[in-house]
Order: sequence, then structure tokens, then C-alpha cells
Amino acid sequence: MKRILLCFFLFCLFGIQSIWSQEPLLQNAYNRPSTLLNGNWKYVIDPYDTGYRNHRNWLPFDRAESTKASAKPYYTDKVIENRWDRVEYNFNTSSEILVPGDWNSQFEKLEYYEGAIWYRTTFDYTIKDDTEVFLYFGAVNYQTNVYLNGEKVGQHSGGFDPFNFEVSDKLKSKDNSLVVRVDNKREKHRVPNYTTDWWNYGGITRDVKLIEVPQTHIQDYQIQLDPNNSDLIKGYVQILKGAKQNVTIEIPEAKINETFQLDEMGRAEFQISAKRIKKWYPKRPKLYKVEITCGEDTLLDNIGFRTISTDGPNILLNGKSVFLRGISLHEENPIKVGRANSLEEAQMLFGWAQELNCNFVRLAHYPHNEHMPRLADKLGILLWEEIPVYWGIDYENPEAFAQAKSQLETLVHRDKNRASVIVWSVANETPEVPSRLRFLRDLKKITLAIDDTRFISAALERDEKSTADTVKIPDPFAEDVDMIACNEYIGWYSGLPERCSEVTWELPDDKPFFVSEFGGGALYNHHGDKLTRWTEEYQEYLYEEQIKMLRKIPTLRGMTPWILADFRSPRRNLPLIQDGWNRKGLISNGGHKKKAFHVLKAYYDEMEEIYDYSIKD
Ligand code: GCB
Repeated sequence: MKRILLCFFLFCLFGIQSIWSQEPLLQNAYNRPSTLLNGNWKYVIDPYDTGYRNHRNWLPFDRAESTKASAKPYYTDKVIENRWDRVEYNFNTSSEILVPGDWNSQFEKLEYYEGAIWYRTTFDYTIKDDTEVFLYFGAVNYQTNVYLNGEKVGQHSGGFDPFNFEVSDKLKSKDNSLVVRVDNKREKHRVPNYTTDWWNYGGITRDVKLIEVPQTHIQDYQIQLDPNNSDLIKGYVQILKGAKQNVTIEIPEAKINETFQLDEMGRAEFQISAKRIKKWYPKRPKLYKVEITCGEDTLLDNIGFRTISTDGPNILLNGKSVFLRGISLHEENPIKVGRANSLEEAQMLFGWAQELNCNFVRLAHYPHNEHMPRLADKLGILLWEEIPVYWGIDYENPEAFAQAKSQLETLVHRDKNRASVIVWSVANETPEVPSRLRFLRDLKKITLAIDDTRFISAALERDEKSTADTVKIPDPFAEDVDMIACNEYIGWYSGLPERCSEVTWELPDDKPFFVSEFGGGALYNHHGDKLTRWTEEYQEYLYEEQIKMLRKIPTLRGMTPWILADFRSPRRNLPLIQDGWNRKGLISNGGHKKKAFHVLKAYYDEMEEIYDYSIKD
């Protein structure tokens, strides 16, 4: 009983804190006119939290009344006025750091740094009448505290999801001081927590901008084909401060122009005939310009219309069976090294995937920057998106759940109008502890409450008995997913590549089966015989044996081998081979294709022929 009460207390404390620190995210911030605050900011490294916490009671200054007037909190951005002033930091004379950008790859001294760093920029801004200004962050890893002109604006937890705060009242026309504290320490209640097989890049890793909108503005909308009737477009528009007004949806190319009245909550739900709409699919990624107008506010989007469903083991795209020729990728630029954030980097990563003849990409293991789904929409690449509920999350902890929930809600909210996205994945290789099933099932419910038009999945694990000849997926969460996905690594973590020919898969026949990961490490240009680990030949052989094995699985409908390109990982310490890199890439960190790349491409060319996908509309 005591434990239940304690959990409830913690939930109230942290749950409420998460709620009050979060403001609803503007839908389609990507296309809103904005003022970028990117560029060179000043920064102060603060490993001891000197600028944030009282050193005696460890309370954050922005919560402890007694210290408010002191010069200690760095967010006051104190200017040294007199020569006798004692202020022990100074943004004006500090060094500069580029925003957006992870700090690890900008300065050698920060390569392994995990802790707090303060960022400061200054700017002028003239706000128009009757508008509201939002301060928008594409992503900051992990904990963010935001202060404008010395006042607390809000805080955010989560390393890969966008967030915004309304700042109209705090803005000045001249010399605004925006101070952001970023803390990327790995902690038990965070998502992910202690261990990841990727670099814990810290910093303001995506764009920062000011978005000015009319007071009555479009807050959110979903405009998609009805999954049960592809002749209908179904959706809703939610307006802030706009009860009972009219909202218009125009799709000029399809001659759609419809007006709906908002209810007293500012919401309109609608159905529009889709008879004139041409479907979106990889070979013809048709996007329509959609214009939503309410009063002074007009918002443009580019939306593709398609359905996705399953029929027994088949995946049906617009009602026709499709095979997902995929690859997994991290949001990392292996050539420049560091987090990827630009459109050019998205083009490079998807360009490689297209050279492999992929029609599908798994954006592992966290929400990627918005260029990725936007570009995938244009290029006709189907997507799996996921949140970093990865390995050892603290399933018992209500704060961990609150953080997973908020990351998932934000991802689904942001990308629910993207035709490319067909899978929401709620977890990757999570150990089967008792509290985990409830955690994942609750995440599934949360997803479906926002968007029930796509698949729910998770990268599950197979059974561990590497001596048995039958491979199963004993995970009970397999019952909850639309597509059974598994990371299997036969021939790398379990046996040698020939192990693939010894096993038989035992799988349910009423759901699509999908291999979310297999692979093996190879250093580019490192050669040997096919049983010498780390050689290109071993990796090539592994892919050949895997493909032979996978061909025999009747319900197999796709795969995303691990991984497109080598990526940085502090867990990978083998000198001369890994040197801090996970070498399972099909492309090296120099951008060179390894032998296995060509094996997978040949298989995908063949699968493209078999599942010849074209539709008449
Ligand atoms: C996995 C993880 C992935 C790792 C990979 C590996 O199962 O999902 O994040 O990087 O294995 O290389 O071991």
C-alpha cells in the first residue's frame, strides 16, 4: 500500500511538473513563417551546476525564492557594470558555439562531455499588433530550461522532440537575452536512460525560431484518408481562441474548397470526398497543396493521401500488397561526424537508401528532425518512426512513463499528416520485466488516441535459446502489434553466419513478419576470408546467409537491416577496428560502400520485381 501511495505521490509531483512545463505544440511549425535564431551563441560549461543550483541546498535557483535577487543564476545574464562587481561568469566574453549543432563534435574538449552547458543569444524583435509569438525548438538533448530576459519561460525533457513556449509578454523590441540551459546527463528516469548504443550528443541540436501567429490561430489538424473508406478525406481542425468561427480547407488541384463551422471548443471535424484525389505511393509520391484558413490565419501544407492496412500476413498500401525493402538509420552524418540536422544531410541519407533500392526506412531509435519525414513524403519513402524506449528503461517509474508518453505524443502529433509514415514504434529491445507490458500497452493506447490510421509496432527480441533449431518470438507484446518486428542478429550475436541455415522460424501466420534488425560489423577495406570477423567478407557472407534464411519465411513482408552507415558509439572500443564506431554500416564513415551493400541491393532489386507495385486511380 505504502508503495502505491509513494508511486501516486511521485506521479503527481513529476506528472504535474511535466504537464505544466509543456505547452501544446503548433501543428506544422515547419511551414509557418518564422525568424530563425540559429547562429553563433555564447556558451558556458557548467559541470557542477553552479549557475543553476544553490550549492548548499542543491535547489534550483529558479525555484528557490531566497536567491532570486542574487547574481548567481546564469540565466539573469548579468552584465558586469562596475570594476568591483563580483560576477563569476560572463556570456559576453565567453566563447561561441554553433546552433543548431551538438557540442561533442564542435570542440574536442566536449567530445565525451555529459552535463550542463548554458547557451545565450541576443536579438531584437518587433512584435505586430494582435499576434502571439512562440519560441520554438526543433530539439535539445536532453533537459532544457529556457529563460528570456531573466524570466523563466519553461522547461522540457526529451532529447529529440520539438517544443514551443508562448513568449509574447516577455519579448522586448531591443536586446533580448535568451538563455538556455541544456543538460544531457544520463539518468535513471530519462528516456533513454543509462545505456544506448549511440553517442549521447548534447546541445541545441535543431533549429530555434520565433513563430508569430494571429491570436486566433490554427493549433492542430489532421487531414488523411479515412482508413475504412479511401473515397473520403477525414480529419479535424483545432483553432485556438476561435469558437464558432468558420474554417476553410482548400485543395486547389483537386478542386476542393469546403467550409466548416467550429464548435464552442474551436474544433471542426469533417469529411470531404476524395474522388478527385490521386493516391500517394513510393513510385508516384503525389503531394497536394492544402490550405487551411481561419480568420487572419492561413497555413499551407503538402499532404499525400494513401491507406495502409494489413490482411493476414500482407501489408496493403492503398489496398495492394507491398514488401518493405528497408534499411535502419541513425540521425547522424558519418562523414562530417555528429548529429545530422540539415535538408542536405537528409538528402544524403535518403539518397544512399535509394541507391540500395529501398522503399522503406526505419528512423532509429528516436524521433528524427522534421526534414526526414517531409523529404520522405517527397521522395516516396515509407517510414517507421520510433521513440527511445530502448533497453533498460525504468518501467516502474511514473516519471519515465511521463517522459516516454510526452515524446510519443509529440512525434505522433508532429508527423500524423505525413503520408510516408506508416509505423509508430513504441519500443526497441526492451527486457521482459513484469511492469514493461503495461507500460508498452499504455503507450499503444496513447498513440491510437491521437492517430489510429497507422501500424503500431516495436522491435522485439527472439527467444534466447541459441542451441534450439526453432526460433520464436515469445514476447507477449507481439499480440498487441499490427506488424511483428524482431531484431534477430543470427550469425553475429548468435552463432556464425551458417547458423542461419540451421534454424526454422515459428511465427503466427495471421500477421506480417518484419525483421527490424540483423547485421554484423565490418571495417571498410578490411579483407580476409568469410569467417574472419570484422572483414567485409564476413559481413557479405552474413547478408547472403540471412537472405537465404529470410526467403523461407512465408509471412516475411520486409526488413530494415542494421544499418545504413557506420555510426559513433561509446560502447564500441576495439582498437583499430571500432575506435568508437559501430561498424555494422553498409556504408563506411568515409561514405564507401562495403561488399554487403551490393548483396542487399541485389535482393531488393529482385523483391521489387516480385512485388511490382503500381496502381490505377
Ligand atoms: C541492437 C540495437 C541497436 C544496436 C545494435 C548493435 O539490437 O537495437 O541499437 O546498435 O543492436 O549493433 O548491436
